Amino acid sequence: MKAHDGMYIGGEWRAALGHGRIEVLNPADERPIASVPAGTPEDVDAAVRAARAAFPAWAATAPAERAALIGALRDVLVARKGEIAETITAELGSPLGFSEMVHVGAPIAVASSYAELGASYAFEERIGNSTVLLEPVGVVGAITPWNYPLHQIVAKVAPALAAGCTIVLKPAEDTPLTAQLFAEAVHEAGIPAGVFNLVTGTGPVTGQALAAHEGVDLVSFTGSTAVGKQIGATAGAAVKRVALELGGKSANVILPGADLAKAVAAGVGHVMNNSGQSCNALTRMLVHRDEYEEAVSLAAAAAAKYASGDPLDPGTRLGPVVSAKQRDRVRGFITKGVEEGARLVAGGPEAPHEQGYFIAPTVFADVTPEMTIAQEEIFGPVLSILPYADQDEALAIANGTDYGLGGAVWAADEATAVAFARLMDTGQVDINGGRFNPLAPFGGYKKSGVGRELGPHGLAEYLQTKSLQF
Ligand code: TXE
Repeated sequence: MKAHDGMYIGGEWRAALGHGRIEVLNPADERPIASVPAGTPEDVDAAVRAARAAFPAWAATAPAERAALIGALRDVLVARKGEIAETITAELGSPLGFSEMVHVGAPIAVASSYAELGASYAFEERIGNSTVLLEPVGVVGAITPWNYPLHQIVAKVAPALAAGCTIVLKPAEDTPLTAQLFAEAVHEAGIPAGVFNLVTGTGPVTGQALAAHEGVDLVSFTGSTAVGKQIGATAGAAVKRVALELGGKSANVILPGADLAKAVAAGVGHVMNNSGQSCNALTRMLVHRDEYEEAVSLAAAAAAKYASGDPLDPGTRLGPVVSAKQRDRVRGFITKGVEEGARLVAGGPEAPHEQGYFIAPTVFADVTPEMTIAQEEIFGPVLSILPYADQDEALAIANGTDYGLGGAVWAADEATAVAFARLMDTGQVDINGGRFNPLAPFGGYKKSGVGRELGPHGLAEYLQTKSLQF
């Protein structure tokens, strides 16, 4: 594994301007794997300057040429898939098979989609006596979290590149090695110097300097609601565009008549995958009273199959959570669930292994809508199962949180499930086990965020409009 000692700025690896370092740990054994420089505001400034300098030429590059370079980037990601997956497993702890299939597979699909969309997108349209030009916003400051280290980067960088924007990326401090590999891939793909820049560092110093920099025209942030609010306020004060992809508390609504065994198994899998560290994780399972006890038994049995352990062992289905901080946070929520009277039917707060930041696959029954575990994002392998008496109550529970990011509905037929999904206050709903679509807009209602990622809607976030009347 390569560890760079610098920042990728203006098409080259440059020495960091400060001396601070961030140690990267393997969450499965708590051992250090590498360290990266902690960026200073001066590093951020150098990167923003490089991005500004590169902007006019990149914005003027033909969309088809930009799209071809995104295709070249996709090809490098495909060629280096194994190495990237191993790096993600080392710094995040996800089982290697999951890293290959989802952590690298999904961003490759997203990069492919923008290699096509970027070439076919209508950057100009005629409306009445006006020609409307869709122009790149300018320099993008991208701040990403650790939960999907490559996907979160590609979901911002690919559409920004397609739109003609230039970028400065500040990745999460827990998973900077994947971001460094991504910067290498950008270089190898032949994307011009300064179009993409990488500055590693902490949130409060490096991230804050990027969000507040006056040379940044748009801040795209994915992370916690608390930091999102802060970034939104900073951007608002500077009249700067902002996109926020924040937390979730998504409902998995199983309506009477649905295939219960299938719906429960899929729902448990959705929460356990990536150790529950998905912003759209289906953390609340809603089941009709008549089927409730059966669903609880099925869920407890399904959770028990999520064997935790060494992420490199092919038998492992559940890796650790990313850090000691996250482990303590998740344990705190589990303890709170017990204290507030929920019934623990699988897992619990005890560490399943001596080493590593592991949490046992945990399922709570008899959860009521006001409980902390039914309201707050836990970001761990923890499922809450709530009973409902009728569809009105199911809808009230589903919509009864501050969040609205993902969701799922299961019913005997698609029409019933779709009718229910239309009433949900959330940005995305999977019907009877719908699969990932890299072109479908992803983003939040309510406190889950502002703006959309992926597909044409994701591209539109990086554009501003000008109208010419003639
Ligand atoms: O997030 P932070 P954390 C949620 C999840 C998790 C909780 C805390 O519930 O348990 O957030 O995770 C950068 N100015 N999600 O502490 O701090 C930081 O360096 C500018 C949901 O890891 O929000 C990192 O790059 N930037 C989520 C990024 O913000 C700042 C994914 C996210 O870190 C900053 C991750 C500041 N003041 C966590 N402070 C999702 N929506 O998918 C931090 N950062």
